[in-house]
Amino acid sequence: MAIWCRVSSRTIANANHMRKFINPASGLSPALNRGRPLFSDGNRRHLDSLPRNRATRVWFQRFKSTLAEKQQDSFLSSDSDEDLQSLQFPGGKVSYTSEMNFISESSETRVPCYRVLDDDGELIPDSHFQQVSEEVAVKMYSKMVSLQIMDTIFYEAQRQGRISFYLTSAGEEAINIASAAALSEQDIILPQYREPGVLLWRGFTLQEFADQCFGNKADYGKGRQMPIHYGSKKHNFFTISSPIATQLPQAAGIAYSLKMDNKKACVVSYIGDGGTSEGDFHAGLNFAAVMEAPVIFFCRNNGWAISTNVSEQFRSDGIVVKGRAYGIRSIRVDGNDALAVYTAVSAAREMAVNEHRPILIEALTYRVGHHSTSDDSTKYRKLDEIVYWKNARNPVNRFRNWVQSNGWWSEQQETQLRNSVRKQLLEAIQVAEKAEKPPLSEMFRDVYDYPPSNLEEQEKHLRETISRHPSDYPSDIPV
Ligand SMILES: Cc1ncc(C[n+]2csc(CCOP(=O)(O)OP(=O)(O)O)c2C)c(N)n1
Ligand SMILES: [Mg+2]
Repeated sequence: MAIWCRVSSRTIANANHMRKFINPASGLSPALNRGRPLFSDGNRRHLDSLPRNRATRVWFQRFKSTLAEKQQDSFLSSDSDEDLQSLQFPGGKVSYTSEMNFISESSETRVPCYRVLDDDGELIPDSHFQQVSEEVAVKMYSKMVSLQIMDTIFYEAQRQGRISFYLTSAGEEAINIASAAALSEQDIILPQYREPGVLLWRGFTLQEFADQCFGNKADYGKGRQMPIHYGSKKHNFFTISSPIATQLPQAAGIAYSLKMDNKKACVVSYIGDGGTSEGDFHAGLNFAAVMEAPVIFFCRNNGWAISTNVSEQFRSDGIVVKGRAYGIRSIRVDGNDALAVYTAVSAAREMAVNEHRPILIEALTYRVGHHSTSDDSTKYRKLDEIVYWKNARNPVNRFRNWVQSNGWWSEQQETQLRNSVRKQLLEAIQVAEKAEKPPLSEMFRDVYDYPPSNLEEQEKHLRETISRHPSDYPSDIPV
């Protein structure tokens, strides 16, 4: 199957990027390796010779699907007796049955949840897991604590009216940090919004977090996004987008491009249980499966999508079972067990990168905090439930117990770490708060090369309104 794309005078500007997929001598695409001419007419033309002022059709060959080819072969070579009892159908043989059985809507038992540490952080005998060194374990634990402190202090800053919005990751620290620790820095992250720990792990500084939340001049988003919408090119972390699940089809496409470029890396896209009800979740999974793209879909099933409980969100056995429907290898893991998350993500990464396939991970966890500072979760869930997860199933305490039982952590280190992170963060907040804000004009820049007339008009209206009602607008934003 081939897909075609239109090259017009606008897209020809990307010819340099496209050129690397084309062998100029033959007009073939080496990366696309099927040996068919790139151009629909079969001429050995180079992109430079394409007319630049009118739309021109070119054909791109996509990567050969190994699975589809095997299925095609079995389809063509079937004539045995046994084959008469089955239907040769695209996708593989289907055996006939004279019994009418509807497939049950659920299996009798729920898919088990992989874990390594019990709730007290004791290693479960005979469990299979990937050992982590003292250095990595201590870094993991330290970053989990930093994330906790960051959440507490930014949350308080929002309550004091110093930032407009915040959203904590409380209860999901192990998912954040252990998944990040199992990846390579070349792996590309497409986050939902409750995964700032991945950035923290990769070295995004407390100052960078504070600058984004305060929307000052040092914020990479130039103050145009709500707090917590972090992004960092140098950390391979795509900017968070408010509409949920949009990142999944994008993740499939980026993973496919990594494969085309022969990169030993994968994409990791995070999503919440609520996000899986979006159409983009299904499009992303199906696209990745069919295109055999190296992407890990990491679903944090924390029980709630704002006030909607998972029992009202879907009737399937969670999310893990949806992988099979799309032909994706999947696992359910205890999201509050850092060692289990680390092991599952390490294994998923190996499979994604080496076998060019998507993997789905469903991590069972709990959102201990409110959905965001705009929510009061005690209005729709019981306090006992929150307290149980906060204390009895706390992922940070659980990992600490394991690290401590190895003799790698002490009470003194704990006190030192907490004091130091708290001090650094308070300083970062003071700096971020005092820093200049980006000028108003930045609100209208960076999307178009030349701003369209409607944006210019909006900017003009805004400036007129501010000059008529100056006291209604923040005085610290240069106009
Ligand atoms: C496309 C889209 N629909 C609805 C919303 C509103 N919204 C924001 S967060 C959220 C719930 C998401 O829940 P979940 O994916 O489980 O993530 P969690 O907050 O539990 O981490 C909703 C419905 C949105 N931002 N985007
Ligand atoms: Mg959720």
